[in-house]
Amino acid sequence: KEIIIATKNPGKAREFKRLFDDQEIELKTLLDFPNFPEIRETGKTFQENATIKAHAVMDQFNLPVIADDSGLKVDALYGQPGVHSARYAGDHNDAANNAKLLSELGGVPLEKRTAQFVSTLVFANPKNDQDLVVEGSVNGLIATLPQGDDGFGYDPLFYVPELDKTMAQITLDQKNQISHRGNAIKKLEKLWQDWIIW
Ligand code: ITT
Repeated sequence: KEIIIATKNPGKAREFKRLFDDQEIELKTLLDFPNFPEIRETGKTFQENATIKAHAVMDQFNLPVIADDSGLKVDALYGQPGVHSARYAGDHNDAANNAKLLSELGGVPLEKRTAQFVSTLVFANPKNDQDLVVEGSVNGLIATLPQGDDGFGYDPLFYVPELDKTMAQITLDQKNQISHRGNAIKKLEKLWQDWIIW
């Protein structure tokens, strides 16, 4: 039995592989298919974009597919970068995105730098008429300086007050326990085996 995770993002791929390590399922990602064409994410919501990705990949492989569309919502920026998180500063460049976020928040005090990571997962399967959709989130604060080397994307700036650490200062397993994606995957794990028609 095989499931494809419709992501080219190595950070996401690592988190999925760690959480979804059920021995009887072979998990692949788009990193295993480097020639898979770019998917245009034209949706206005995480769910629309995750649906676009899941179905583009399912149509190609005729296999069950999970897509994650995720991002960072910053309250002081009225929810931005949101669905534009990957390309906030232009190209998909984590360092440039983090620099832009810090500059947009220049002068905003820490207590007003509240933010949320959100992950919407869409599970599509050729034999199921309807997709399975779940969402996970985690609250934090945008730090004034990046800290930590683990994770990806905005993790060095996403400070979790309960841990007194950023998402880039904790292990992959710790991140999976508390993160938006970890929370969404845990919801999916409770549902998908009863839903899927093999
Ligand atoms: P795929 O579409 O191939 O999955 P992507 O990185 O383009 O990869 P998204 O369109 O969902 O995926 O963009 C999500 C962006 O949000 C991601 O590139 C990061 O900038 C940010 N992000 C999402 N989850 C994150 C996390 O766990 N840690 C840090 N940043 C995250």
